[in-house]
Amino acid sequence: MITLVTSFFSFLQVRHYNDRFLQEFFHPTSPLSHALRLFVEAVLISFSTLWIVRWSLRGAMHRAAHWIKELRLGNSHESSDPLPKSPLIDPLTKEVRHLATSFFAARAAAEAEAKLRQNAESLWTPERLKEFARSQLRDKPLFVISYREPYQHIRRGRQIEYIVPPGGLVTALEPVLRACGGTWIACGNGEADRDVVDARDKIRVPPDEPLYTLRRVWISPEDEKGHYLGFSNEGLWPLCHIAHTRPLFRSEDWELYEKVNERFAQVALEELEGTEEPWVLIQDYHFALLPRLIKEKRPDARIALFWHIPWPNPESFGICPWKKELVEGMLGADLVGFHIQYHCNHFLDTVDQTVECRVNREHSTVNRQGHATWVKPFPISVAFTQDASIVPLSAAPPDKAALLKGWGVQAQYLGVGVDRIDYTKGIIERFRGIERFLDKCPDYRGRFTFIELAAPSRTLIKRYKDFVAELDAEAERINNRFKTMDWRPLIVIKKQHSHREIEPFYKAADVCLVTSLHDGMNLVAKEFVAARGDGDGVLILSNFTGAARELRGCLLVNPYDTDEIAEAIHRALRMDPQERATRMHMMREIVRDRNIYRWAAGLLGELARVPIHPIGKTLA
Ligand code: ADQ
Repeated sequence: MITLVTSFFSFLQVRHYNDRFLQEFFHPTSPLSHALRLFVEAVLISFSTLWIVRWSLRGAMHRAAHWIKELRLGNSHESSDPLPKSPLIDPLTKEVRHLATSFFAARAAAEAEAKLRQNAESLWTPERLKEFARSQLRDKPLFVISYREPYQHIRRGRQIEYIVPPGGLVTALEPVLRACGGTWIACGNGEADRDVVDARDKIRVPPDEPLYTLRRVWISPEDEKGHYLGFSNEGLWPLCHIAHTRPLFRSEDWELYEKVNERFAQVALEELEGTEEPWVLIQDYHFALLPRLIKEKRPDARIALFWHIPWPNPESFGICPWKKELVEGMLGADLVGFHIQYHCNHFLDTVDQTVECRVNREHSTVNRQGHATWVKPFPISVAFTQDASIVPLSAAPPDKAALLKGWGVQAQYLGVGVDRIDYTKGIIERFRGIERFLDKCPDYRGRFTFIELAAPSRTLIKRYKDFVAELDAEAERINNRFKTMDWRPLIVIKKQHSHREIEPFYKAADVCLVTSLHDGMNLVAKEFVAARGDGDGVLILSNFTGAARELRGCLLVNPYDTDEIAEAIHRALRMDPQERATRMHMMREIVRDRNIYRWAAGLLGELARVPIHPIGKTLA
């Protein structure tokens, strides 16, 4: 501004001398004098403008150069001298910011790798997984097939934005796809998904840094009703979870389940064209028929199917009218993965009783029609890589009072639960356990509150709608029994939270309750442990989760035993701090070691090892 004013005055001064000079040589009204004056003014204005622009850009450029230098020297790019804000250089600053973020991520990864090599540790990191995946795949593209997609496009006003749906599956497979490239085939169900794909229904993702291809498959609402809501979630889901909800098998749903599997097989085969010995990772119970459909057409494909939910005993599975078709479909895979050995054993027993085959329990394989399927456990996990022994001094737990304040509640102790609203998660059993605890230990009334972060799920299915109503009624009944002016025992927040929103609850809780009636693994238990950098907090965990096989250090409960839940809460709240720290440390070591990168590496490594046989040829 000062420069602008100074240049304006200089301009007036020059103009004043100009006038005197012209008066001496020309008559002021002559046309020549007028033209000369205009010329001089134009030159002066151009020079001042150029000077002002140069001055302002120079300042911005100087600050930008200083900022980039700080970045190069390793000082934080969030320093007190931020990138200049000017519409003239906005596109440049945006790109530089992206560059800086990638630069810091790369440097952090390299430092972590160097540290690990130095300590000769065996921790799996994203970088190590990338290297490993590259060496196993030997430049072949990877094909991943899941019902849910890794990026969903939605509308916000007139803008199209994307979201990353939460869940272990995306966290697990993204680093592999990012490292090796390839194609992720999934159902496009974001409201703006169709607006962003090309003519072949493809889009390069991640949207900010495209590294692999997402191929979207479109499913009609009728097909989704029969395949996803019907056979998958009203049939297979309750069939595989022993949670006493009766599976519903309708032949029209089965037909649509077959139809959608065939549609995905057709898309997958299109995508595999031109790739020799492609690697295909199929995810979950929505696609039991897909391995065989692909294998029959592409015997050279290396196919793994990972089943994210439990596998029941053969008697329970035996009630399914299409058990043979399902098992035959799955046996098209070269590798079938479950979370734990117990589910693998159930699967082998089921196969043995359902189809003609040779089961080798020592090697955990099934031989049928000349094709061998390996059946192995791969316990899924979360992306936890920090050193579990280091407790950051600054990691003060978030303020409990602040978390409770919005609900008009004050409490000394906080419990937390995080679940999709699903009858398998034992949420009502948990509430009854809390009620029993308050009955048996009345001195905790007014002092202990439990917050349930409950994400609505499968709300179009009647059983799920009814379950929400049951949950609300039970919470209200219990609250009405105990509540006071400024306290109640249960707070139920029904919404999909982001992981960032959930984190403070994990960090502030004295106790986390996971009381599933049956669960393949349960990632919430591991997320709670990973969040507790302060080494505090107690995990109460159902016996009937896959996680219970790994997390020594938790308090195990039978979710059907209300008294046992009550006693576990009492024990957790009275536990000596040293015992809490020892138990949490033990669990953190386990989760850190068996993280999601180890899971992905285990699956890829095993798939690389299995010999590939076509279906229908006799084994040598
Ligand atoms: P889920 O049945 O969905 O997964 P879980 O393993 O607990 O169960 O994973 C749920 C994920 O959703 C977690 O990452 C959790 O943070 C998130 N989530 C839960 N409630 C939420 C909320 N209110 N808001 C936002 N996010 C929420 C299936 C199987 C499991 C298996 C996983 C992975 O049923 O047994 O562990 O797949 O294989």
